[in-house]
Amino acid sequence: MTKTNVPSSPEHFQTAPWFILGGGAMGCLWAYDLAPNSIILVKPERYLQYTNDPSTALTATKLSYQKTSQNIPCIRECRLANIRSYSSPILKLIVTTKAQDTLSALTAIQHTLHPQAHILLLQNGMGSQQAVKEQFPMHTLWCGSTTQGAYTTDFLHVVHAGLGQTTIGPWHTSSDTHPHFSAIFQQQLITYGQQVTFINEIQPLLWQKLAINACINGLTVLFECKNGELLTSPNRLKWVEKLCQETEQFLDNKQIALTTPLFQHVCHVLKQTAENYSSTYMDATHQRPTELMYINGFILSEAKQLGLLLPSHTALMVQLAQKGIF
Ligand code: KPL
Repeated sequence: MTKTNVPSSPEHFQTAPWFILGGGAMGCLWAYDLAPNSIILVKPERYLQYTNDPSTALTATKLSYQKTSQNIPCIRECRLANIRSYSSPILKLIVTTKAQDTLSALTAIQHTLHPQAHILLLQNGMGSQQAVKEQFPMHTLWCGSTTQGAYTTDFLHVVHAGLGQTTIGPWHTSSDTHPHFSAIFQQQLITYGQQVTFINEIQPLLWQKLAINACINGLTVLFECKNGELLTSPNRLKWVEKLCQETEQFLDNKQIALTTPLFQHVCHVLKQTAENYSSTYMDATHQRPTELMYINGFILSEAKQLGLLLPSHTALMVQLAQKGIF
């Protein structure tokens, strides 16, 4: 029996460290809140920057956290582990990578994931959740959606710019899912994490978030503007309206109900986040691959299977591709 196959007890699950896969802003926020019982898994190059001994499994460093309103940085000790060489069983994992990196990042630590591990996926878009469930059917999967606003100024330096709410729900359970483990998982996230709510049905919320992102994010890149600037020109607003109509038509076909008319909801989000640049805009300006294939791309591929044409979503993706944005 390998180490990762030894059945875990509730006591062991209770004290097991929280692993964070994805050391960006969200990953750092969670690592900070769950410290000292959190470990960020990092790539070997990154790990070597922080330790001289490549054989060391864990290294300690400082994680700095700052609230924009208070401007006083707080420092907590943070443990780092090398994604390649870490081999102790992982029981509690939060994945905050970009949607397109989720599967490869999880595959890199597959050997060290305990069969009874609980995995929480926190990312924009859809498609990665389904892919993880398919490749990791024996693990307990949770998915979440967050309105927290955060950015990093450097690796392990996170600024908490907007206090938000994180909502989490079960995505997949298996015969290995131990009810005590689920209870501990929830209780620890509520106690030590950010403002967290657990719900039984997470899918409607994820669809709603997907729909909102599909009508905002790509357009902010196309027009190179802040969220609020989509409201201030009739041409941009027309785009928003058309994307909302097509998205609603698509959701109707999938029999997914939204609680508020989408255009109304999107305009509200645009007003609330008027001064923000969308996450996709930030990726595009930093020449990073965007999550659009998991947002509009996911909607388009699902719509195709339903025989639906979504001309505005298609035109948006084509125009972005012409600008070299993928
Ligand atoms: O979630 C967002 C994002 O930028 O990804 C919105 C709602 C558009 C806020 O910026």
